[in-house]
This record gives sequence, C-alpha cells and structure tokens, in this order.
Amino acid sequence: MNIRALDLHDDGRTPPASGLLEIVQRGLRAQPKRLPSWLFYDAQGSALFEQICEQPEYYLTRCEIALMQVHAASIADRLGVDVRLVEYGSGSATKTRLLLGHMASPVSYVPVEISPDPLHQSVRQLGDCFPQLPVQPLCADFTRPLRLPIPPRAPRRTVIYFPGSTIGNFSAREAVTLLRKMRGEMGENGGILIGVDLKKEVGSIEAAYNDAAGVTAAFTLNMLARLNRELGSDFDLAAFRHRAHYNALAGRIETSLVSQRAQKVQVGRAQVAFGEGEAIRVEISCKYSPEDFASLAAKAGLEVMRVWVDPERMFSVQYLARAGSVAR
Ligand code: AVI
Repeated sequence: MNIRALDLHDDGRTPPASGLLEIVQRGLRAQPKRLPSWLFYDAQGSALFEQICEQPEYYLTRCEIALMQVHAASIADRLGVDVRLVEYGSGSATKTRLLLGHMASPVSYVPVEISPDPLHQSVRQLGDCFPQLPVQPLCADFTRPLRLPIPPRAPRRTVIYFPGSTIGNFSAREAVTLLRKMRGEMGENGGILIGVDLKKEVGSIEAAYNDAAGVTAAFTLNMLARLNRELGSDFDLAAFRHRAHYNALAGRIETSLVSQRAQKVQVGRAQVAFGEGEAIRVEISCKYSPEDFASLAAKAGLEVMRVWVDPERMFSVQYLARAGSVAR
C-alpha cells in the first residue's frame, strides 16, 4: 500500500457529538416531526445499508454497478488523463474500483467521509488493488466546504464522484446548494460524475424501499435504536413502524417512522409526546427524469455533458461540467 494512503486528513469541521441531542430535540419539536437521514449511518446502520444494497428489490446498487461494468472505460475516457478523483462518501468500493481501473494516470484519489472507520477501510481496500495510486483520505462532512489535501502533482482536472443517488436524499434546494459547492471545489476545468436514480413505474420504486426481508424497516428503526444507545432515550422500537411511500407529485419516496400508539418518549430532559399514527419524517429519496436533473444542474451553473443509462432506464450515471465552460 502507498504510504501516503495512511495519512488521514481531518479538516476539523466534523460536528461535535454534544450537538446530537440538540439536533434530535429540535427535530422532534418541529411540526411535523423530522430527523435528518444522516442519523441512519452509525456502525449498525451502515452494515444494514450494505444489506439493503443486496436485496433483490433494491435495484439502485445493482443497476449502477452494471452500468459501471459496461461503461467504465467510456466514462474514464470522458474524464480524461491526470485526474484527481474526489469521492463524496467512501462506501462504494466496487464502483470506484471499476472506475479507477480504467482511468489513465490518476493523480490521486480523495475519499471524503465523516467517520474515520469506513475511510480507513476504503483506503485499505483500494491500496491493495491500486498500490501505485496516491490515496488522500479526508475526514470531513462533504455537505460543508472542504479543504482538499494538496495533490502529489498538478491534476489536469478534479472530478467529484458522487455515486449511489445520494443526491436524491437532498431536497431540490439543498441539492442545488450542494452541486454549487461541488462546482466551486472542482474548479474551472473540473467535472462531476454523479449517480442519479430515475423516475419509473411506482411499484418498483416502492418495493425497493419496502423489501420483503424487512431489512429497510430494520435500517429505519435502527435510527431510534441509535438514539437510545447514544442519548439514553427510551424509544420503544416495537411501538414504531417503518413507512415508505412514493409521492408522485414530488417525485420522491418519503420514509417515516410511525407511532403505533399514543406515547411519551424521554429524550434528554425533554419528554416528547406522540399521537397514534403520528409520523417522524426521516428520509426523502428523490427520483429524477433526465430533463428534471438537467434543470436542477442548470440552477447550480452546471451542464449535463453525458448520461449513461441502463437498457431498462432504471438508473443513470451523469457527467456534469460548468455551464458554458470551454474546458470540456
Ligand atoms: C443512500 N441513499 C441513496 C439510499 C436511498 O436509496 O435513498 C438510502 C436508503 N434508504 C433506504 N434504503 C436506502
């Protein structure tokens, strides 16, 4: 493994653990109640998410990997030579490996991840596959401005890789803000390679978030288990149900935890009252047509240069550059 791979950069901007209680209490005071979806991803939640990706109903991962298997060479060709690849999140080892395997003389790979454990894991895995590749892990929250590590040599282009359709977990307004931030980080000549789940027949979308084995339900409920573990709250997991339904007007899956009875839950010093059937909104997963996504990108000053889609039109991988840029 390249020795630089172990040099973990911490931009010092990860939120303090003490803020968690305040974030949760504020979300549960809101009307309707809501909790941020990043709360899913403690160690248990991340392991459950890996399992979700293997469920037969969850087509997103399967389709994106298949797309990368077929098109990695043409995608890498589009990115060009001497690229610095910055990945938002670091949990997509298979897709990243497929991409890096086709890239010509990449300058460095910078996985950006808020928690150090998955970051170390991805560094180890990639180090084994690409011993010559400088890996510069950055421990940071990718939704906030990043201080990217100094590359080992000057890249021709910085490409931000954001697979998995995680962009769908942001509202349209948040997504534009995030894309605009990426636009700044990639620079004049840079690009964004992004996985975007597509609009399709409602049955398959809803099935993906309501798998028969109940893994997604366990993933959603783990958020409350996490709060019990970390904040000492007393959520009764048996008294909440996972609900995920497609809001066709908004073009998104809306996931909630629904209280099965009237109850009170202790969260820190606050007592939170729930009515029977009352929901906590925990996630949105937006689905886009190629046209929808192009207009979202345009609001962030970006232009879609190329779209790769599977034959069933389930999922897309898109390459964006600055709108009107001459450096294509
Ligand atoms: C990470 N993200 C793209 C997943 C999604 O499809 O919205 C998270 C997820 N939630 C439930 N299942 C998967």
